[in-house]
Amino acid sequence: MSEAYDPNSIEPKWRERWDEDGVNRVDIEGAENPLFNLMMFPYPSAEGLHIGNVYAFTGADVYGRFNRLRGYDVLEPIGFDAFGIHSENFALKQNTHPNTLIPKNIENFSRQLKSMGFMYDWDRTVNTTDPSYYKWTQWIFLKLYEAGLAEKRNSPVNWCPSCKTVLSNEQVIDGLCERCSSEVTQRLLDQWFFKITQYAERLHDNLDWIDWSESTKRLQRNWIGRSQGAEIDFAIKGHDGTIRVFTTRPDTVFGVSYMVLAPEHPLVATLASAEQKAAVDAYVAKCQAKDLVARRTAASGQEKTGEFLGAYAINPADGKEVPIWIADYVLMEYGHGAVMGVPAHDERDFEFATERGLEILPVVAPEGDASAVADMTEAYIEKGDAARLVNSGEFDGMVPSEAIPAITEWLEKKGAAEAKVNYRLHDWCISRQRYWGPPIPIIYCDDCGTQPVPEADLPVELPHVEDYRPDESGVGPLGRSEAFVKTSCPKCGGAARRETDVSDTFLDSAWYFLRYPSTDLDDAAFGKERTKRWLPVDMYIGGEEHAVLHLMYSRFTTMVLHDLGLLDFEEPYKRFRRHGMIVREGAKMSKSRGNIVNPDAYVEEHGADVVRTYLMFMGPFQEGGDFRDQGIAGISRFFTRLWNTIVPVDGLADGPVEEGPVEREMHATIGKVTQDLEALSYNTAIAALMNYLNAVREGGRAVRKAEVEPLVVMLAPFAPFLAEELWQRLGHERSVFRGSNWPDWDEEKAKRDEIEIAVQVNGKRRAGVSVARGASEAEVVEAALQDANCARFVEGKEIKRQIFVPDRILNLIV
Ligand code: ANZ
Ligand code: ZN
Repeated sequence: MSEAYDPNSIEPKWRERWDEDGVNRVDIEGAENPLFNLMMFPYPSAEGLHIGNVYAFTGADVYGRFNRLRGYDVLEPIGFDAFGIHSENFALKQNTHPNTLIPKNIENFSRQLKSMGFMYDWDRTVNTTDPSYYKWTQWIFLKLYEAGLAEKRNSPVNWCPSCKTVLSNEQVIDGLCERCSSEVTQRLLDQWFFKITQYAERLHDNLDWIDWSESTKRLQRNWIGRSQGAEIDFAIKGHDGTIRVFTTRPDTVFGVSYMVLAPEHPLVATLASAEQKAAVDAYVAKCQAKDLVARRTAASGQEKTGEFLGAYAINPADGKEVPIWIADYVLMEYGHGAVMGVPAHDERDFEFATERGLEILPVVAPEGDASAVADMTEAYIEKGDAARLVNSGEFDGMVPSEAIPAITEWLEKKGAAEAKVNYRLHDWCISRQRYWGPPIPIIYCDDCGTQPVPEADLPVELPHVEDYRPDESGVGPLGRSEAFVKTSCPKCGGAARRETDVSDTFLDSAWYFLRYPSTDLDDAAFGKERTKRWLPVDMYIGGEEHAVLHLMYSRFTTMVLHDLGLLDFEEPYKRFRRHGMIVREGAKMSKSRGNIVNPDAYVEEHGADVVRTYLMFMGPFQEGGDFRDQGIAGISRFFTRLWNTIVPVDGLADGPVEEGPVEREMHATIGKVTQDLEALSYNTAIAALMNYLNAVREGGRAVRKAEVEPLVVMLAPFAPFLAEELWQRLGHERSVFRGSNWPDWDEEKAKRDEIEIAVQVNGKRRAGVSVARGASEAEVVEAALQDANCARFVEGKEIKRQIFVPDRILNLIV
């Protein structure tokens, strides 16, 4: 009995050998053909590696190994995004200190990642909770602070009174706390912000040229939310101030019938009339109890509450007086927190006005349909050129696209307007009143005010605090450690206090890729020469759930460091590709369904190579696939066939690739697989390899060594252990991953060479069809039946017999 394919003996052996020989190490300082292949580093949860991680990492590893085989020096690192609220909440639940929990999780993750055979250089990992890493996270905070891009300000946040903590918008579901379902309120807290809004335009405009998955770019564009319009000033009757609004529809200014301010608008207190004051105060108080998410998402159709201020504004277009209201559908954080109410053309304004009997003045009408204007039952929003302005003085008859610039300019001349582009993006709130993060490196001195920690004093180490639970004080747990808080002022040396907030985990991951080439440097976050050699990242593969936060923050951070002269590129990732999502037997994987795939069990049963290759075969990598236990067996069979074709190698014939179909298939396969891997089209590449193996074994022919060698190399990105083993057995001493072993192909040889075959019906020649040399009987019959003349003699009859001589003749007996 010959030796069988046994992944359990092959895989541990090569894992060890690669480790010993440093096969996965790159020459960081001298690499001539550098290629930085990045994948999104995981958050090391206690549950261990999720199959979704394995899927993403395998796809990225295939790309990395493929390029390595093509001769690139591929840097493919991994790290652990181990700070943050996830870890902290889990630690709280388990009643284990994160200081004990996290290292254990990292250890378990490392073991699992190693078992998968990823091409990581384990001497170059990043752990965000390591002081040697977060020293530089703090340094980046200081760089932004010095540049005036970090600022502490009072800001409303979502607050859960029962969990006693600030919640992010994502943690508020229908106005309730995601964890305990208590009603969420608003609270004003001092928070540190990064002024990402100053970069909104660049973050938006660069999307036009960066090479990213289109869907990811679309998500970023929506998140940035660029809108073009105008700011218009409305004077206030009997009052010095003006109300500035932002509108995308200056063409509707003659249709304004009221104004609305956000309840938090600074003018509310001064403008409320004596009669309305009590009602206004009550309304403002009611709004403060509402969470921010409910307000931001107040959809049309929902009741629009509001209160009249008892004051009037003057429309700069026609001098008309309109009442001023407050309503919580207007948000203080967008535009100027004020809206000109145009109920005829804005749905929310329409609902608000209808409920209160406010005037509805149509000023844009569908062309030739005046009745739509006379009897309005809903807001008419048409902005296209099928509509014309009416009731708008000298602008009547213009289409909106002309009227928008014309009216803006006209108001500009009167000093009442300015063209303006607005962005929906908010500044990035980076402070957390929590424990598990890097302390923000700031010191407060009574005499000198806010002082940055001097660079030489970094890192500000996170002290071990036994009771790390958040509480209702709004001050983070670090505030309880007197030893931590009490310090001296770096400027005057007097008594001072440390900032007790830690920074957001998204700051840790906003720059981790810059650290990888420089993990061994402790005098710089990233070395100059190394950064030049390896960055920006050549390929970044990751999940689209990070499209807006992580990917936006890391672009912003890179732009800032670029502007400070610390980087010579402003976009961190040359290419970004999103991967798809996998489901199991058609259903979403979740803990509650109990259908999560545990990678360990599958690797133990089938080997990592089979699991990797199956994951990549399930469906198009960028779209995802369905994990089915049965499917795995198909890959195992493929590998067994391949193994049995090659082992023992003495059984292989010598000599060059046999001319004819095998040679043609070989060149065609190499061409296809090369292009497919470049495009991350992994499933089709694997299918091509399977086909090629069939072609090589066709009819039990004597397989030649030269025919299977390229197959082994092409399989190596998917099944590195198996490929390495076979490569060695084929007589190579050096690892298949050393040197450039990727096979070349000859486009000419890949071409199928065409010949003409005579087609007879009942022995009489009726047609000549052109087919590939070596075409099968079925292929020739199909071609024959497509020939009009031949078809005429066969039509309506049954083919009783067919006589076929390959490459010569086909005779159909009907
Ligand atoms: C008058 C108008 C007439 C408007 C019309 C729209 C249609 P985007 O596209 O999202 O930028 N708006 C301005 N500031 C607001 C705030 N703080 N809270 C809520 N709504 C606000 O939306 C811009 C439009 O949203 C602006 O244009 C304004 O309503 C409203 F036929 O002004 B518009
Ligand atoms: Zn001082």
